[in-house]
Amino acid sequence: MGRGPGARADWRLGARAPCPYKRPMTTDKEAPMRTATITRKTAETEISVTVDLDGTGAYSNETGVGFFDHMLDQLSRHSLIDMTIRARGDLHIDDHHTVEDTGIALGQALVAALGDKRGIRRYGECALAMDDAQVRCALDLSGRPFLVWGLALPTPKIGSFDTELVREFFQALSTHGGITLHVDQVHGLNSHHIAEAAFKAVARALRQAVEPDPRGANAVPSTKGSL
Ligand SMILES: [Mn+2]
Repeated sequence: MGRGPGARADWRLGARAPCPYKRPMTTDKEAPMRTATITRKTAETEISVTVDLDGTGAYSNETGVGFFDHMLDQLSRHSLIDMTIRARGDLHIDDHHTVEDTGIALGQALVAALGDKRGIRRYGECALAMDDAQVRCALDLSGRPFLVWGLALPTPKIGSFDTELVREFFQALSTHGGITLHVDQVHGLNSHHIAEAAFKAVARALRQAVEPDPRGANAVPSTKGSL
């Protein structure tokens, strides 16, 4: 056969033909629910987080910090991970503990919902544009926390929200979610836009990473055999 489109079509058909040796030896057992609820109480905060990795991006987030709720809503909506978050923190001091501890609890909830990470894509990436801002995210659900942070928010506040807390949140999420998380600002003039683009970029990357990989044969996507 020649090298025209027909040949390529044949090759692709061949590659996709069922291979009995690669089929996992499974029963008809249903896939486990990828949901988790974490509750976390300290002298500073009391937080509950529920996630469903196979959701539709339905959310209900109430932390007492308006801008942060807006960002958590973006994280859910654009990752398609359903999230219900309730936080009661020591806001009379500032928003720091509430934001950081929500990141901790959300990271723990993701770990619990992911289980042994069988069959997921593991990696995700997104370059997200929002008006003047462009933020890039590349992440790996590696089990190895590492944050590479390249945002330079031009103002110290977004409304009453301390912009430095954006990094604090993602640091906590990376550490407690076992996520290698790179977030870089390519462009940006407005702090609200840059922060929101960051949350949306991470959301889109997370969506890819937690999704089932149809060619992944329900295996742990690592040559080590565990993540
Ligand atoms: Mn906004």
